Amino acid sequence: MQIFVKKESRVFSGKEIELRMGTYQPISDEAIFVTRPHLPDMSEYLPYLETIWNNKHLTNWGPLANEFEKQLAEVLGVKYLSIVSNGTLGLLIAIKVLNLHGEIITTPYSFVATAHSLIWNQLNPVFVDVEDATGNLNPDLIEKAITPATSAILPVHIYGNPCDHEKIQAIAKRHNLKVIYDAAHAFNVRSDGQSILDWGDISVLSFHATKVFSSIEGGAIISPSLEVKQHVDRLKNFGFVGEVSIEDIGINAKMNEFQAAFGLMQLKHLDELKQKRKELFKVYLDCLTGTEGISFFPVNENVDYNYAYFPIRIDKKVFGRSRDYVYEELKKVNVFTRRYFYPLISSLEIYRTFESSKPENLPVACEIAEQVLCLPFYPDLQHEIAAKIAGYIKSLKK
Ligand code: T4K
Repeated sequence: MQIFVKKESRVFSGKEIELRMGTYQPISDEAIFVTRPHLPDMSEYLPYLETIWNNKHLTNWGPLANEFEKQLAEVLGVKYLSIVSNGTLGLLIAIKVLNLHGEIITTPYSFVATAHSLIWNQLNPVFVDVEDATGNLNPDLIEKAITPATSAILPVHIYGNPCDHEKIQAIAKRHNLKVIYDAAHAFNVRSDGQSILDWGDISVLSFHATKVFSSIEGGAIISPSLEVKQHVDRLKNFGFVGEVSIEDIGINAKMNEFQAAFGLMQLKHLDELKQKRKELFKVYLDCLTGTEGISFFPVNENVDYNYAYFPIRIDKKVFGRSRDYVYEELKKVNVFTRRYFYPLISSLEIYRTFESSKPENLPVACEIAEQVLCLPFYPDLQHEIAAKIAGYIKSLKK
């Protein structure tokens, strides 16, 4: 198969000038996306469906949801975990449960759900720049952004790479602030052998289909105590306590039985899938390390990483080509990478007017958002294809 790239042209002085046309050999006949969910043989899901059919219990604390919640807490090594229907609702509830007010310090370098969850809670995001090494919220810049209106810090473990928790916690303690971790990418990440999901006052995971671990849509809230977990559980079910008593302005964030069944099925494959991700990670690293103008976000040695994403940074000044050029060229050979997280949240029309959104306040985040490209990365991606993608990227260097 060959892909025909339609001619690109520009009009100069009223005349159409052809810039380029041609055919490209695709890296694979099938389109290669940034991710693909791992689907085991369908026969593994069918017994769960049978159970659901027999039970006629589709949602609302069904047996599979209860089992999934229990198994997840065990696997992740946390005590108080509540499953929810998606990570965004998880964030909304986690923020609500902490009863925050005013301003929340957060990162502009994330998926929009991070900042949106604050606005949905009538809170004002205050964007603080990120670290160059990791893309995570820079703890050294947090204190400057604290005002009497600040009530919490909302950092994100971007790509699953842990934030500098010690520094963040020390600041929170000094200023009496809460810490909510958006741990959407940090499924089963450990630091010095301990789950990072216990950090701060509350953490939220996402199990979206594009995530390292998936229940189709889904997520979980990790609470610091039984009392907080019970509050979370009320909030995810409209605020109900028993049949007729409603104690909170809750919402509906319950996970249904089909999602829980999918999650239970996936839990059985955790080790095998992590191993595959680890091997694929090494393929990309081996192929790309040493390419001038391409760098990575290093993960600390004390971290047991989940290999959630494979982001590279392309420095146009050294590589000779911009990240966007590489992104477009890869499309021509049937490879669809993603520019997670571009545009920066703070640069979106809806957030641009915030005082903290000024680009001069966020130089590192602005640069990273222009440089990062997330390469196709999922357990079933063949090593040969990954190596070809890496080789193709290298061939684009000027
Ligand atoms: N906080 C952070 C830091 C997050 O990254 C996210 C979600 C959240 C909070 C909120 O959690 P959730 O409410 O989503 O649980 C995706 C996801 O929708 C989103 O969950 C994720 N972050 C974000 C980083 O990425 P898109 O717009 O990139 O997804 P989409 O549909 O373009 O998918 C990307 C590629 O994946 C496709 O080109 C093909 C492949 N794909 C996707 C789906 C959905 C499949 O092969 N099968 C599928 O079913 O947002």
